[in-house]
Amino acid sequence: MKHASVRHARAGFTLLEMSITIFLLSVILGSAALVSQTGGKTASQAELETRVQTRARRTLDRVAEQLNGAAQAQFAPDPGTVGATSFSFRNVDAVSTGGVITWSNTYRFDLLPDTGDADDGVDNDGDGGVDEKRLVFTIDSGFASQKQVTLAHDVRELLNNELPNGLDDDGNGLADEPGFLVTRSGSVLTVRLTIEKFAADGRSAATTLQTAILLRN
Ligand SMILES: [Ca+2]
Ligand SMILES: [Ca+2]
Ligand SMILES: [Ca+2]
Ligand SMILES: [Ca+2]
Repeated sequence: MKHASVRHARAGFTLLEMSITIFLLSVILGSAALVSQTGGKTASQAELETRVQTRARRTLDRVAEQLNGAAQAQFAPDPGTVGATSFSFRNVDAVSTGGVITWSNTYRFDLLPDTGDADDGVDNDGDGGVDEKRLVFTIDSGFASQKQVTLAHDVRELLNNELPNGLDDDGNGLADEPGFLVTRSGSVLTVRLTIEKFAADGRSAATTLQTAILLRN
């Protein structure tokens, strides 16, 4: 009788142990699933951010490459401190020993509505961005050899952290500035660019880059 009672107690303890083990296992497995899910989301957000950063970096590098060698007095219109999103310019191709300058043909940058998204305050193409732009570079503008290249899609309508409210929300000295803007102060040209991409689930990533180019006199 005494033996049976001990056996009974022992069996009950085993059941309790099993319950605890199952409970702990489910907690551990649940945590593992949560970690894996969070890990998946983070990786995919990181991937989106990397894609946007790479695209912004490449675009800005190409813009800077084209503007390298541009002459201060050859911009139309002169961007000045207000800035310009569409303008033409010429580069100094060569300077003779007598100081005679050979100018390049005319080049242009234009910030235009992106394909499928008219400038109307609505996300017409349903990609998450409202009125996003594309940046177009024109080689030999106005010549028979004229050629247009789209350097970037998904240029944000306004620079990141800037709202359409007439105020300088990001404190860079410009109010409601577009996602691509070139300003000039003396012989220094500043280029600002925001690229923004949305994932299918609505998450977004935006990268803003800025570079300075020394113009020729
Ligand atoms: Ca639109
Ligand atoms: Ca859009
Ligand atoms: Ca601003
Ligand atoms: Ca603003």
